[in-house]
Amino acid sequence: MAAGRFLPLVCGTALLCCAACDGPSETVSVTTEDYRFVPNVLRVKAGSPFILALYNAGREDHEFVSPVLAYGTEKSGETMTLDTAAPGLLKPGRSLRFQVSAPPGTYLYSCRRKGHANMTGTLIIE
Ligand SMILES: [Cu+2]
Repeated sequence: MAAGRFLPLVCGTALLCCAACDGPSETVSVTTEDYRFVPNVLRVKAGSPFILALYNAGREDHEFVSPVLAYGTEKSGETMTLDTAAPGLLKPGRSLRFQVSAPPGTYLYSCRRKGHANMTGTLIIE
């Protein structure tokens, strides 16, 4: 019983260690659906890089277009390089991972596909 109670404390300490050693300590996930981002509001702590994990769970192509990608490097295992004309393009079932190290701020994200104008979200680094 006592061990169970201490486990969260140990995990919390491990996360702090990772932040201190300059590795990404947090993964934030965004799923695209037909036709929305889940979630459409993300909050991330400033000061340490994080992994932005994108996944297209929809049946259509979607995009994750955001100024925050200017601070990201693609970490996906796929060899496709970042397409500057359509950064964050996600085919159905495809995932992309970026390591992001961005200054505090509010970064909008959206999908620019025709008819997907309602697909928007906000990433807040605070
Ligand atoms: Cu879309």
